[in-house]
Amino acid sequence: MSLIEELARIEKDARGALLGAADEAALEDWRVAFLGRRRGRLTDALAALPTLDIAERRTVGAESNRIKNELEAALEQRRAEIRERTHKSGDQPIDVTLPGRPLPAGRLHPITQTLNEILEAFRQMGFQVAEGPEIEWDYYNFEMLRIPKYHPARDMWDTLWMDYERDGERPMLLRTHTSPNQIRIMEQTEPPIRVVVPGRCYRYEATDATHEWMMTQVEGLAVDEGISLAEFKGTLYEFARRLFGKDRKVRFRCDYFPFVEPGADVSVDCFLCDGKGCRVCGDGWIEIMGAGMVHREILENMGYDADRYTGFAFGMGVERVALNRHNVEDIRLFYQNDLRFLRQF
Ligand code: FA5
Repeated sequence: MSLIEELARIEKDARGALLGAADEAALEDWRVAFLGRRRGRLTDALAALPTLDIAERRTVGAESNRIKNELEAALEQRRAEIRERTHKSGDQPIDVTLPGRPLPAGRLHPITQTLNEILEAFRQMGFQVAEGPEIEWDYYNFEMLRIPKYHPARDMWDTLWMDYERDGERPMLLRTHTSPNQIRIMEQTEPPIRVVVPGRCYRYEATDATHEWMMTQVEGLAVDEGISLAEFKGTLYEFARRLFGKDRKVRFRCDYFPFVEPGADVSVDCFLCDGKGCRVCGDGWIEIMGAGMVHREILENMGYDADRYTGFAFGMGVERVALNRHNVEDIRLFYQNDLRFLRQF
């Protein structure tokens, strides 16, 4: 057998044996047997090289180099295959000293954080927290709040009606505000009442920097003997001081809501322009709530003695409070779910 033929046989044997090597130890045995520098079969075969003439030496030398390089490459490939397989089949011992994979810590959404701060401020002032349904009856959302059918006051709220009919009418809607809870609470309780009711509200309206079609409100209701406009203003000033600090300005302005008399809207000076007027606020003020003294007729409808009991109510926009507290320039950012924004809170 010529040396070239001998090399071809070694290559064939080596490739066959490599397929049978199933772990690291077998691979090492294989390497020593075929490629080992001292007693490997390739080295042994080349011992006859000096007996060949120059031209043959060149050919055999080149061929043996090719075989050596290719077998080394095949060895590495086989090693990778074996490693991957043992890794997948799990027969690798588990190293219990390795550090665990870290779980990214989540956090509360900025609106939830602001809502919690608002509720805490009122809790500290003696208010309880209650909740009511997001899908509401026309009866509670409008009717009992002195907004009868076909009354123009309904136009103050752009309403999303549920696709449900009764007697040819649609009596169900996504609540436009949390005020129906005033009625729900008064139906079930006797004064004294001090309660705040948080919840999502929905309006069919175009969005802009201070308007979303879904927003969170906190309704407040206090009914007791001797509650006057002074308690009403004092409570809301104290709330603003706790949430925004003592330097922010608060503005009360007359406003109309059919269920209060007198009615007001409450604003704080804009965080962005310090009350000068800008594209976010318009006139330097950001309205955070509608409010007022509970209408006498509503107290009477609830069976309360309206000569004895009076009260105030407010409906606050939580996103508006969050805008002001965190200097956010567009309310829509809160619900775009961009983690780069949300992680800042
Ligand atoms: C009301 O919803 C009345 N229920 C408030 C009220 C309660 C008055 C009790 C009297 C007594 P209004 O539509 O103005 O009122 O909304 C109240 C607050 O919710 C606003 O001041 C604002 O802060 C917030 N708000 C209203 N619409 C939106 C909107 N589209 N996006 C974000 N916030 C809003």
